[in-house]
Amino acid sequence: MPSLNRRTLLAGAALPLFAINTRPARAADFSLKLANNAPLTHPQSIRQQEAADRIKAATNGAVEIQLFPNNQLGSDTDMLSQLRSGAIDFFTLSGLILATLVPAASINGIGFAFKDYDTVWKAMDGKLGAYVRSEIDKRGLIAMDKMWDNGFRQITSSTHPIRTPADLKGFKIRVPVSPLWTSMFTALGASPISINFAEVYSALQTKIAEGQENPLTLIQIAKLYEVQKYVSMTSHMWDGFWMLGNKRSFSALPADAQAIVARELNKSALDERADIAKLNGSVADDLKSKGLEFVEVDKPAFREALKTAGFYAEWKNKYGEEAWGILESQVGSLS
Ligand code: X2X
Repeated sequence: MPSLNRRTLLAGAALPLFAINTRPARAADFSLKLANNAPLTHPQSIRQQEAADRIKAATNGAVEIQLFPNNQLGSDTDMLSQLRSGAIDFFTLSGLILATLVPAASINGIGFAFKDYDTVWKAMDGKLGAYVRSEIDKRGLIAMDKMWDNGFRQITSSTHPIRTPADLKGFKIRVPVSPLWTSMFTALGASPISINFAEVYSALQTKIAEGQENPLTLIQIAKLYEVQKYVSMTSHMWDGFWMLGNKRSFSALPADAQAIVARELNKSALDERADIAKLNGSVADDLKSKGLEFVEVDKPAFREALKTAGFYAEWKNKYGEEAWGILESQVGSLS
């Protein structure tokens, strides 16, 4: 290891990235933090660690990204503040929760907008995603091109099975912290309670909330089946995560390192989508074997209830004609 004094460090800082790293291994030039709310075993955490490893290798150790999964750095709400201040450099967050800062970012969560994954990826890798990313950019954050899959969300309950919209009346359901979620379950007649994911298991266990809604894979990986009895297959919305970056941290990287970081994070997003698709093939059987009772529902009845409550008209008005027009161009007419 060559001895590094202040002079060589300063000289090093002025060199292009890869020139620096022809020297033997030493501390990274850029140490960055990536945080998420996903359990360690969730494909999100696994694929993010792989991206970090590839980034380190491809930059010869100059860019080191340390992963803090599973709410280690706090709740989603806390981590969003930390991302904005630069205490965290990268953070994966549901578009719906990001909407507390970037209102347009919840648009993919509009009830029953997407009929299947083909429609989701066409929209989010296409016009709708590009629109949301431009809105994120206006609020001082950056978003990588490829979203990460969370999934189509299903309602679970520990008290009674939800079969019809009427069963949701007064139902104490935990929803993530997001105006769209609260609005949607209020429109369905439920009593939504906003709680960050970090607190969900205990909120269900202590019956602060009777139920919650999440994709089957998350219900499985976060072991929510231990504290829930029924799952109703409403697929009421599709939810995914944006890989967000602090603009100052990202801009501070040399251009070649920026390109590597973006390339590898996007690659891992695609890997994670494939992992979830694979898990979707077996997750229902696994959850049944763990004692969760599956309930098939009449989805159009739930969509109709939202319509009657004025949900679509209200959100069209909130997002505005441009955004709503892009959404409908991808998914078809919603009114
Ligand atoms: O908080 C949730 O329910 C979760 C894990 O699905 C999100 O991040 C939106």
